[in-house]
This record gives sequence, C-alpha cells and structure tokens, in this order.
Amino acid sequence: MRIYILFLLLTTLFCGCTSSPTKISEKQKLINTLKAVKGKGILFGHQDTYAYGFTWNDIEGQSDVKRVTGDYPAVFGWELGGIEKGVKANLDTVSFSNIRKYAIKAFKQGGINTFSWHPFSVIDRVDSWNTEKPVVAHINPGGLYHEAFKKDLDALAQFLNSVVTPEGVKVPFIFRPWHEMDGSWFWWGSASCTPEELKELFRFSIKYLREEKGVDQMLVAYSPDRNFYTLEEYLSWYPGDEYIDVIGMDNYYDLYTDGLVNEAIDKLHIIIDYANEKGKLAAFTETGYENIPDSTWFMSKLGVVLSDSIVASNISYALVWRNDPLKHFFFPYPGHPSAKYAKELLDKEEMWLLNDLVKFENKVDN
Ligand code: BMA
Repeated sequence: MRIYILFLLLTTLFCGCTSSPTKISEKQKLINTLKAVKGKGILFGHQDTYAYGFTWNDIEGQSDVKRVTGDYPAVFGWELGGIEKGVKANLDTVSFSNIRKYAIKAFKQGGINTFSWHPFSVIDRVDSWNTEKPVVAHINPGGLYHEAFKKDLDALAQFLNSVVTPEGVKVPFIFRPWHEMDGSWFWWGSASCTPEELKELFRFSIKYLREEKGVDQMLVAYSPDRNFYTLEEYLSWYPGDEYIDVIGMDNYYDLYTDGLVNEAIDKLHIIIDYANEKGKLAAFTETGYENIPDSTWFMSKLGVVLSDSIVASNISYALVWRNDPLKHFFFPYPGHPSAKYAKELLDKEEMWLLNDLVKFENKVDN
C-alpha cells in the first residue's frame, strides 16, 4: 500500500512538472533541430549566400544556390574577420550591418546560421594567413597582448549579441573559431603554435564569450582540416568536450584529389564515432572545389561522400564555401557546367535545403 501511495505521489508530481510549460532556449532548439535531422536529411549550407554571387552583389532575396536549385540553403555561413578592428565591413567587403541583417533573415526563415572568423592579429593587425611571427603565445592568458586580445573578443561579442530579431530574440548560431589549426596557413595553425597553446586560446575565447560577455546563444564547432587518420590525431587540438558542440572537419583536398574520396569518408567516420559517443553533433563544416573545374564534382565527389550510409545517417550538415565571382567560387551559377550536377545532388530526397528544413520543423512543432 505504501508503495502504491508513493507511486501515486510520484506520478502526480511528474505529471505536474511536465504539464507546466518549460521554455526551451533558442540555443537548445538549435541543438534539438540539428539532432533531429540526423538520419533524415543532410542540411546543405553555403557561405555568404545572400551577400553576393556570380555577377551580383547584395540583391534582396538573391542567392546562387536559389538561382540553381530554386531554394535557399538550410545552413547560412557568415564571416566575421575584421570585426575585431572596429571597421564597417569584413575582410571580404561584406558590411557587418548586412551580415547582421542576413543572419536575422535566415533565422526568421527557419534557417541555421554559422559564423567563421578569420581575425587580424591584435599584435600588428596582420591577416590570418601571416605566419611570420608567433601570435598565440602572446595573446593567451599571461601573454603581453592578452588584454588587447580581450578587446578583440569584446568587439566580436558585441556583434554576436547584436544579432537580434525585432521581437528581441537573440539569434542562435554555430561559432567556428580557430578552424583548420592542423594546417600550417593560419597564425593559429600547426606551424605557428603548439597544440597546447591552441587549446588554451580556444578555451579562453569560448569561456570569455560565454561567461564574461553573455554569448549564451552560441554552439561551438571544432573544425580541423584533413590532417588526421586516427581519433587521437583528430583530437590533438581539441579544447575539450565542455567547449564543443559540433564535431567537424574542413576538407577540400581529399575531395578534389584523385583517389582520396575514401579518405574523406574514413575521416568523417572518425568524427561521427566520437560525436555519437559523446552525444554531440557531427558536421562537414567546410568543403568545395574552387571554381569547380570538374563539372561533375557535386555528384562524383561530394555526392559520393555524402551518400556513404554512415555519413548520410549521422552528419547534420555540409557547407560549401563562398561564391566570390570568377576566381573563387564554390557553388555554380546558372549556366555553369557543374550546375546540373549540383542540382542533381540537391534534388535528392536526403539533401535538405531551406524548405525541407522548414517543413520538417513545422511537422515536429505540430
Ligand atoms: C578564405 C577565402 C578568402 C576569404 C576567407 C574568409 O577561405 O575565401 O578569400 O577572405 O576565406 O571568408
């Protein structure tokens, strides 16, 4: 009898708890969406899709993905390099006020935003690709330029916290700092700092943004490049589970070099295993083939990677890089020979553009 009463009491309590509406944060909603799409569709992403494309710049509603497929990407990538200098536009000449506007629009349409950051060094404002002098050791806690670096993070945080809808909702996003650190081309890369220094920089940046600056609408992605073959190598720059939500990889080389597609797949398997073990999200955070010289690339390379059954059922999204016209584009424009292959890939049921994501979200909500 006592047990029965206890049971009744617990049931009443439990029902009481679940019936009172608990408000979930936008950040949690974003995590839930990225988890829920897993195994159903791969969200397709494009960097700077509203900002510019082949022969156009900042035209309301324009996007090369839309021009080729009829729909917008589901994931919208934006770049914040330059925000730390207090200038009006990023290093690719997209104004920060437009980036804010585009990200809010993408969010209101049901899309997902991700921010990359190629900062200029606070020491002498050289760009991210300048590896002449060590930076990381000097901007880390205890370094000569640490206080100055905090001001850069202040500027970044101010921008991130200003991406707010007219209704006052802080737009959630995936932040992807210190990416491709296993490559040698950035001042935070393998030729310019040690893994321990990079980890410290990563931890400090995230902690500072979250705890000191109230950036609580942020998921964080870990995105080394392709320089790993084992989990141990993959994790050699990893700041720790408490800092990271999205387990990712940037990989261009394996997808344009003959015979390496299987390596890209194997690497995604490593990422997926780790993400699943830790209950985190897995994503192919950056890829593409500059100027798409192989017109079949979207089917013969990217399509092969994304249709691997383990990849297809475990990654949440894959993003291709930006469409700077003529010399640096990664998604076709109408009339480009690769357009029909890109469309063929994105027409597949398991590849999701914005409308697919919105339909799915509406179904889940109802
Ligand atoms: C790189 C290139 C650069 C660009 C940077 C930030 O991969 O596209 O031209 O400035 O990303 O968007």
